[in-house]
Amino acid sequence: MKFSVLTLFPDFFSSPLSQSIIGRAIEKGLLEVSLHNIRDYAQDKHGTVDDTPYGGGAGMVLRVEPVVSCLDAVKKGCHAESTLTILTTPQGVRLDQRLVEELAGYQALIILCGRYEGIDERTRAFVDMEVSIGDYILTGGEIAALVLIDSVGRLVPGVVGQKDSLKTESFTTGLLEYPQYTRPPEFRGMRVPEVLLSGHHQEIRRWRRRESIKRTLERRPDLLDSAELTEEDIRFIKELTGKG
Ligand code: 6GU
Repeated sequence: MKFSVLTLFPDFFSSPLSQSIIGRAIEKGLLEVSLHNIRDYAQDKHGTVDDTPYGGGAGMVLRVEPVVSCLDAVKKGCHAESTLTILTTPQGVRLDQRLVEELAGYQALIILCGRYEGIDERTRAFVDMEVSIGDYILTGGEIAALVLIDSVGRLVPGVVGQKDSLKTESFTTGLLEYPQYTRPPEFRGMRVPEVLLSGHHQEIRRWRRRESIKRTLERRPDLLDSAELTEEDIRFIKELTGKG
């Protein structure tokens, strides 16, 4: 899968994209990320990319011409079968795992990093979708672009191992993860639940499922509305809540 990122800060991406799972996936050629500096598309020799807002007010606005000529060049050089152009902005649709899965269906994503101070409104006509990563404000869209690359990239076959891909399913089925432990069996008086040391795989599965349900009920009851639940899960929830 191919990601093309349009940004004023291409150096921002070098460390995050060279580390860990995503770094390895890029090395292996499973993911490809190209970075495009919007400043290289400035229309004057001084490399001006922003200007004061019409109508007055504080801050600078990212000009439409360098952004759109950068977009044109990237789109022209992108020969994927399916491409989606995304603007990262707190005004966009909120990213969740459902949207992540939808985005993973494209062969190429072109991500235009929005700016805290603002972009010219006319830029919006040149993207397919606007995406926000949550209800808070970042100084720029670069971190949001990294969130998109990480969350979408890990769904590309081969990027993460079998075990981790099961975790995606567990979020998609709507439950939070059960508690995990490793050695030692006791730490400062806190013991690992006996069932996990028992070797009874059937009981361990049941315990984990129930812990997932308990945790979801306590922390994110909203997720239960769209969770995939078995009859036994529902009986257990009734037991815990004393209702249906
Ligand atoms: Cl995509 N950009 C900025 N600047 N802030 C955000 C965001 C994006 N998503 C949430 N907050």
